[in-house]
Amino acid sequence: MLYSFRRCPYAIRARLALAVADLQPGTNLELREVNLKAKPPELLEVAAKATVPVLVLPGGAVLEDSLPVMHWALAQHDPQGWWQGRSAHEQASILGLINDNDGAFKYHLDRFKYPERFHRPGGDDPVAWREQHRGAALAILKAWNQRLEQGGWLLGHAPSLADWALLPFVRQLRLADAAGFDAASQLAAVQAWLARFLAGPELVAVQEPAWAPRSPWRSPRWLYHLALRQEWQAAHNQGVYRQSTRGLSLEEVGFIHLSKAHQVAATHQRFYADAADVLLLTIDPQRLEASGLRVQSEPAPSGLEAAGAGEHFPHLYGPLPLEAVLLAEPYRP
Ligand SMILES: N[C@@H](CCC(=O)N[C@@H](CS)C(=O)NCC(=O)O)C(=O)O
Repeated sequence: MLYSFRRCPYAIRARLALAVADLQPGTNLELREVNLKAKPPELLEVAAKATVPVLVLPGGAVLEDSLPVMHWALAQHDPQGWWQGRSAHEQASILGLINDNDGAFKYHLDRFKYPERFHRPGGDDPVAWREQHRGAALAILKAWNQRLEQGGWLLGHAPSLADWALLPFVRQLRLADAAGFDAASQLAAVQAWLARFLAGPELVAVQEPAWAPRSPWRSPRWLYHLALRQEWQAAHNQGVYRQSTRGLSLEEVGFIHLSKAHQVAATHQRFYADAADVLLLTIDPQRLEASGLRVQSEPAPSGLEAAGAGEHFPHLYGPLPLEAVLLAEPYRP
């Protein structure tokens, strides 16, 4: 089972290796897309540092970093020889390249891409500071360029683990400034290497829904509520949300209708299918409890019949505090 995040370069490299090893979401792999602003309790339980990717193996062992995930995948199946069958010298080169990427290259990439997140030494000109990090990242790329000139891949004529582990990060550098990246001199082999990766089937495959769903995984431990955007926005002015269901308030019904993860789609279908601008609120029941609120599992009242007779739904007795809502995202049926 893989916890992943579609845009994360570490998660992308892990997905690339799992895909080449013939692991497929929905068949022999369960994929849980994580919103990093609302990490599911199941992830926090298995991996305290809770970065993605995290791979949970059938026996319960947990791989918390992208490289062990890649190595595990290639130990299952490595049809293109990314790692298996490589000489000790080649394997040492691969690990050295990944080390340079995850260390110095990532360090400068982050400062170039997200300058606002870092504390600059006082008095430094922010533009020059950022440019200095871009220059340092390009200097590392120049060393990789020399390797790529030999046969198009970092270790010669065929891709290795190093190429797939580094390319998602070089892609990020280009995403931060495509024109600057494309115009950089003495990087023709790097530019061609990245262009082939961007146009190739491997990256496309792991950025498509099965590997990279557009909505985060819904934890069975969380509670959910479908809301009309304008009513959710109005709640921000009032400090609490008091809508029970579409067209009915908490005062009219006595509680707020919620759904469990597996009930959201059917609830949408029954009550919101023709509504525009529907949001899905992800609610942390622990925060409701901390606010002294009661959630009761009860059959849907008559008139709001559920799909299955006798199906129970969570009902929130009281207004929904905004701070109990972890995510409010457009609902995609
Ligand atoms: N060393 C880790 C780094 C993974 C990492 O930093 N992932 C980022 C997303 S790209 C993350 O999960 N950040 C969330 C957080 O730090 O809370 C690996 O190789 O997997």
